[in-house]
Amino acid sequence: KIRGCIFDLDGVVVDTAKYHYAAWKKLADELGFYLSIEENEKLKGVSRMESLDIILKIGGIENCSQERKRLLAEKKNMYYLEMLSDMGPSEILPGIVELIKSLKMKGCRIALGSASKSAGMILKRLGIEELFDEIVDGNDIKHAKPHPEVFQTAAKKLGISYEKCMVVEDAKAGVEAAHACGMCCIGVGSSEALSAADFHVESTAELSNIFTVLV
Ligand code: B16
Ligand code: MG
Repeated sequence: KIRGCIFDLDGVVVDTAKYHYAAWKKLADELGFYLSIEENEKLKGVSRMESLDIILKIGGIENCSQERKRLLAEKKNMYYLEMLSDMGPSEILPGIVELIKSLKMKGCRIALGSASKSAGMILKRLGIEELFDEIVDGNDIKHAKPHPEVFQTAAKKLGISYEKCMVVEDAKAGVEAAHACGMCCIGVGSSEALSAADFHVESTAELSNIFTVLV
């Protein structure tokens, strides 16, 4: 039986994945190339600086100094935060609040496991910080997904062994991170990149069907 559930943030709890894409795309436009939705899949769940490295590679931009990289990453984050400024509770993904409440009623402990440095701010803004027993985000970890550190830290904070934790993810890097520490993973979304997940749903609204048999 599953005793702990670790939710990714962007693309699972809240619909911010579209803003990450829009902000990277704006940066790519300025750098003079097009960032497609397919290529954007590679950025999901990946840290800001590693995402930038992938972007620069896609655009064929070489010999970028550390200082320029820092400025470009800052710029993308500025665009991203600007795009978030109108975000409200309507962007919490379908069924998530109800699902977390029902899992808690059944004795399951809940953590957030996100690569984002803005995770705490986003949860506060949406008024759902209190739903999580523990929060681990991009400020707490050294190694980004697909390294399992974010989920390992979350499980340790919850006090639950890895094999009794379920991860919910929308990104290939996240599914790999969960598997790297022996956790099961539900992939959410239509992407082919999620084929490695142990369970798969198209939308967060369907998650409760899977948990019925697991918790
Ligand atoms: P930030 P998650 C990830 O969040 C996003 O999927 C990824 O696109 C982003 O680059 C990363 O957070 C870092 O975010 O720039 O806000 O620190 O999906 O792990 O919740
Ligand atoms: Mg995600």
